[in-house]
Amino acid sequence: MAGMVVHGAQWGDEGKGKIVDLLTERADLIVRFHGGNNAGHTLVVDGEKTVLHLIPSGILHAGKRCVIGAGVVLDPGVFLAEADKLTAKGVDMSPARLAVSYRTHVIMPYHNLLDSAREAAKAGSKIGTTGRGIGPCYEDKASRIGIRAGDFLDEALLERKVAAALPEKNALLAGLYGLEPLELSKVMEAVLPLARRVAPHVQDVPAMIQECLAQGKGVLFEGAQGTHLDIDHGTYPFVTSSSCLAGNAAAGSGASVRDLGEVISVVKAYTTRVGSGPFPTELSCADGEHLQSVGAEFGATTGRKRRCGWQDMPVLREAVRLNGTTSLAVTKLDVLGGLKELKICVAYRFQGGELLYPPQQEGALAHVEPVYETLPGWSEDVSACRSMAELPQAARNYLRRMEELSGAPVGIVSVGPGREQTIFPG
Ligand code: 2SA
Ligand code: GDP
Ligand code: MG
Repeated sequence: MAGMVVHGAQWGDEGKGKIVDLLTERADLIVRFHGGNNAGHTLVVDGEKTVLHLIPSGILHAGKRCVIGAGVVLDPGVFLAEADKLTAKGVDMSPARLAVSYRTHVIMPYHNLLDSAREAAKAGSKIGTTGRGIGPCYEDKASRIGIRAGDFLDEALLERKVAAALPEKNALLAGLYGLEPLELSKVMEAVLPLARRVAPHVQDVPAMIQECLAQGKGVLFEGAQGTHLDIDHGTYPFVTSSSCLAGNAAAGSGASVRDLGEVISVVKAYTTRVGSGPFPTELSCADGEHLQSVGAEFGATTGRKRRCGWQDMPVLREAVRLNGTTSLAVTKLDVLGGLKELKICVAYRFQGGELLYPPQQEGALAHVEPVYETLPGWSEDVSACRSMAELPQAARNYLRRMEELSGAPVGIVSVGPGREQTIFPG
């Protein structure tokens, strides 16, 4: 069996965690390939909620191995706290089950400080980052001064690298942002105990992936954030600092592109966004409040209220085009229940014409006007439905319209947060 990529088609929080947990049944190895603990992936199994930030969402399936690829940025304290919490629940967190690539970059204390200081210093144009040090860590990776998980195996090297990085960090922290400079000894004191605990998990992830595939076993690549937060193709500069596209499942893990196989694009039945940036179908009326409150739309990492709006087809079409979607997993269909009418943005009006895809020019998405199609809603609670036949006709029509307008088939429909609240249209 080949690989399978599960990724977000919108601005994150589409329900990737639930879908990865569900599809882990078909895989042996689950691989996070980008992002860090800015992500919040929620799993609800037998009524119990687990929010994961770094550890792959397959971890609740005994016997399945979970790995963190080179494209991830890893905060060692968060990683260990998450692992400890799972251990306390009886989940096996041994290195045999949980690996980190030698090449995974590490979020250091100065990254968090710089992320927050930089956001605080911005006047009107904040990105609305999660403050987890994600951007500054990826900057160091690109500047070739990053600390990597493999460095945890050589403490002298680790100290030399931190010492080399610190002067520039302190120039920014103290010189530009008026914060206390960091002392090398204090940084090492904080990091070494964590490094020693992470070290046994450091393994050759590309080799693990190839061995797994060679044995005919499945590899599931778990994306974070979403297509329109992608550093290259998202709504720049209101994006995260990594590549969120399915294609990065290869580079971000060490698999080859030929290993990727199916691409499952997770999409909410409506749209949400957390943080700043353009959002053409955003609602500030009672329908938006319905989506926010019924959908319990709060950030799974920061607790921020998510902005809510109607389904946006140019956004989804571009996701299908950029990722090579083989099927859609439509989540939160239950949340639409009770709305009299549903709107789908089918195109944008822009500069006197109509666009089926977002305009390419930076910032232009803030100036498009959605062209809406209105569909009848349904009043029934669909959260107990387990087949397409049990869904109200209006819900089936809504899904069919999403397929027609996006050009991608719906392979999974989610009608509630629970693992079992799922329909496979077949
Ligand atoms: P960052 O911290 O540098 O990655 O922030 C840059 C932008 O990326 C957005 N971003 C996210 N958007 C949705 N969900 C994310 N994860 C959390 C969740 C968010 C939360 O699961 O709910 O709890 O606030 C996530 N992570 C990053 C971010 O809002 C910025 O717009
Ligand atoms: P992710 O970042 O893509 O994994 O998504 P998040 O976990 O941040 O946010 C999705 C939220 O929706 C979580 O609270 C999930 O438990 C919840 N969820 C997922 N699927 C459904 C669904 O079909 N219906 C409802 N009501 N909630 C869902
Ligand atoms: Mg999330």
